[in-house]
Amino acid sequence: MAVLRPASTEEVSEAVKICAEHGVAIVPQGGNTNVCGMTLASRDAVILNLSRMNQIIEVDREGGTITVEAGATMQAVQEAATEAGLLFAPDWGARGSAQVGGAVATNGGGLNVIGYGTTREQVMGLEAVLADGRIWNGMRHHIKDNSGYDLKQLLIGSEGTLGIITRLVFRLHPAPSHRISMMAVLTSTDRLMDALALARQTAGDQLVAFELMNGLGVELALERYPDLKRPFETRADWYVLIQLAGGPTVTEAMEQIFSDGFEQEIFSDGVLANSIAQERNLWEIREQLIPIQYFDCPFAKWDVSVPVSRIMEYLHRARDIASDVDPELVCYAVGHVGDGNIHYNIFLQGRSEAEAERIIPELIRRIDDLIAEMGGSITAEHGVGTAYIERVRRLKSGVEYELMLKLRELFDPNGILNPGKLLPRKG
Ligand code: 2HG
Ligand code: ZN
Repeated sequence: MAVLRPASTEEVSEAVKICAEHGVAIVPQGGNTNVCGMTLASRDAVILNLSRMNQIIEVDREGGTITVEAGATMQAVQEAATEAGLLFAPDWGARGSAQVGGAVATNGGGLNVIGYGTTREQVMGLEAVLADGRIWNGMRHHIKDNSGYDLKQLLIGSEGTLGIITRLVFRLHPAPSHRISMMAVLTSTDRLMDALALARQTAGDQLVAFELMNGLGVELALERYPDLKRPFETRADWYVLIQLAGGPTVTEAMEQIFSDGFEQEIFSDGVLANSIAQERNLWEIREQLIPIQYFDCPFAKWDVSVPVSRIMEYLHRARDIASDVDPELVCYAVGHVGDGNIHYNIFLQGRSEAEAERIIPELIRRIDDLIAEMGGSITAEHGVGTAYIERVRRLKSGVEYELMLKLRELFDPNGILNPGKLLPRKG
């Protein structure tokens, strides 16, 4: 119906009060980079866009915190922290447009969860406007507070259904003085866990990223973006991309991983990035695996989490299901295997819309069941939005689902905050 662009928490509160009075639905919107329909608005809703609330309010060097408005981009917050000699940890490809309010509202994961945890773990305090327009100021700058229920944890990951996050206090980490990455070919996919164990044992908490990339995606990225350089000649089905960050010892640790990996026949080829440009090239390849995955054909999508030791088992079993449904299907996997999360897409190249309508529900049902049987999640870091509502509902226990519905009822009895996202619309 309209796009509201408030410039302060008070304006958000005023806007919400007016909407509440008239029963108008509000869709909070940050950088619009989520991938499951979280900021889609129906005709009877207003979009409340937070991009004018983009101030970096304060960096507390001694306390290691940064206070910001929700509409600041991830990159702006990263840069402000870096300027103060500290690190704002959350990071992913959409850093230039994704906003921190959205990152918290969706509890985004990203490239370095293995090193620093999810966005949730970076939040020390927040402020939110509730469904009746009241402002809750939970802007705490201290780590410890056992004075009751930790309400901020409910708002984190609530996708705008329990309140609109307006300001945030984040924890910052010491900025690493050294950073180094390597990309390698696994001699066999069976050695994936050996590669992870080797990296963990050698680097300890200096291991900040451990990604798996598929060969099809890497070839397509190199073809489509001529500025990207092929890191080495070997073409393989799977590659790992590892990053260490910390003090000067990271270089030695990475060299150790590299040489031990060859000696133990875990890697058959690889490259250590020796310059910032080389390192950037490796990560550009990784980040481009996402835009190029949107082939012009129907597809089914998962954001899988399984116990990290079972990632390969998942990939084999999901592949078997896909081949059983239709041997021509293309499976595409990329992601943060170090923390047990893999983005998994199945493309129906050459299949008509009518065929897709038959194939996709079967794929979704069978692979969702596989993930549930393996004790995992079908949406590990992307959230629910509109895309996963029914699928999540089918897999959650009755108790858990009922508690979620009751919480929403408590925070937003009239169902005006982001209706139809995360949970079905009321009524
Ligand atoms: C990433 O890890 C994103 O690059 C993937 O989370 C997003 O699958 C997507 O569209
Ligand atoms: Zn991801």
